[in-house]
Amino acid sequence: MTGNTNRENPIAIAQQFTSEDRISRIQPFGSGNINDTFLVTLDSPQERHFILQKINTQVFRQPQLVMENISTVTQHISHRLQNTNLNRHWKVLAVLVTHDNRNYYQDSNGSFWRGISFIANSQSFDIIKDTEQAKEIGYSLGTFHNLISDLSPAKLADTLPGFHITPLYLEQYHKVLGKTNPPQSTEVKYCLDFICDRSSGTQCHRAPLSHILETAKAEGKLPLRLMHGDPKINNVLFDITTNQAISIIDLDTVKPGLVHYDIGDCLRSGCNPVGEETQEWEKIRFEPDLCQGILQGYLSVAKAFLTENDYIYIYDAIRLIAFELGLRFFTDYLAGNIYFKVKYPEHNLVRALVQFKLTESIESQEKTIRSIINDFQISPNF
Ligand code: ADP
Ligand code: GN1
Ligand code: MG
Repeated sequence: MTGNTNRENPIAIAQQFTSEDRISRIQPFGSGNINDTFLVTLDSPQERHFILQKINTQVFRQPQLVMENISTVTQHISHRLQNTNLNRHWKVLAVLVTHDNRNYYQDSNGSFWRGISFIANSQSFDIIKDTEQAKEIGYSLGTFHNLISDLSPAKLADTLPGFHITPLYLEQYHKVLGKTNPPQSTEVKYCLDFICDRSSGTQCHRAPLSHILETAKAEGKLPLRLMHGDPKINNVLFDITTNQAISIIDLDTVKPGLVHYDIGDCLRSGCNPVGEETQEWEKIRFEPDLCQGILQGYLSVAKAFLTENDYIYIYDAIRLIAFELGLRFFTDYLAGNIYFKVKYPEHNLVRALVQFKLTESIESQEKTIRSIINDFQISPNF
């Protein structure tokens, strides 16, 4: 647990979310980069669990609004599921309430905690296994988009202003860079050049990348919709018995945005077979077969609400979100690792390199990727 460890009493905190059962065990859980997640085991005849999370308020400045959004979305999905015929079991997170009926608990240090139902018999993966799993990941995002497609974006608050607005990350990067003096290592130099090459600026030679989606949004080519915000591979839960995706979790960033941020993020994460924590940079490759699998799964449920323009921007979204995440990691490295959790000081630098290598691989396969997208657009079977 981070921060004021000595004064937090996790058992007493967990007890806020359960009335009858005593807590028998609390253990750190999962490998998220933002919140502190624990698996709570209840002392009951059948081993029952729930998830306890300390919300990262350095990132989410208004945790009450985050919880309101999550409650609105999960209730909407639960309701939709009663009237929707999915061809499988689908689980939606349930927000647990405290004894005084709140959807969060604030401890005496001011930290915000929440309880969430545990999706039993499930697992998440940090690294994609194969095309079958890719189809499942795509299916899970498509199902999520489908289930929230009739919830108005106006119903949810913007809980993380600037999230996925690449030009703002670029501004932030320049601000931080202006105040720091990073070591001139090969890795740092590679990142500086990589960003420069893809930004507008005097010495930079490529067309600026960062504005593509924001410009399309401003011109009305891409509509404001609700998005998940963070559909990377380890935020999808798979049924341990059937290996099918059964839920998409980590709903902190559900808010108004573009579905392209989600499609781009899902593909940049799911098409990287060595995962985002690797240090073997020469092995990093965006895998077109996995891209085909993810899009197949996604479009099998989401085709109905995609417009012609939506297809046109999918390639740009994949390239942009990989670049953007590299930029976010590199900026955080320069800023002293204040946003993403790290295990060692260069961790965010290493992560940035992974995303930049992935961006290069995406760029070098532009034709192939565009043709996969195009085939789906014209195929009557999807
Ligand atoms: P973070 O925002 O830090 O990424 P997550 O909400 O994604 O936190 O949780 C971290 C990990 O914990 C997930 O990747 C998943 O493995 C596990 N997890 C979280 N919530 C649940 C849940 N309700 N049921 C089962 N596993 C969960
Ligand atoms: C964070 O919380 P987690 O680990 O699922 C981040 C995402 C990044 C991801 C990269 C709120 O996701 O935007 O893509 O790390 N979440 C937030 O691993 O910033
Ligand atoms: Mg997560």
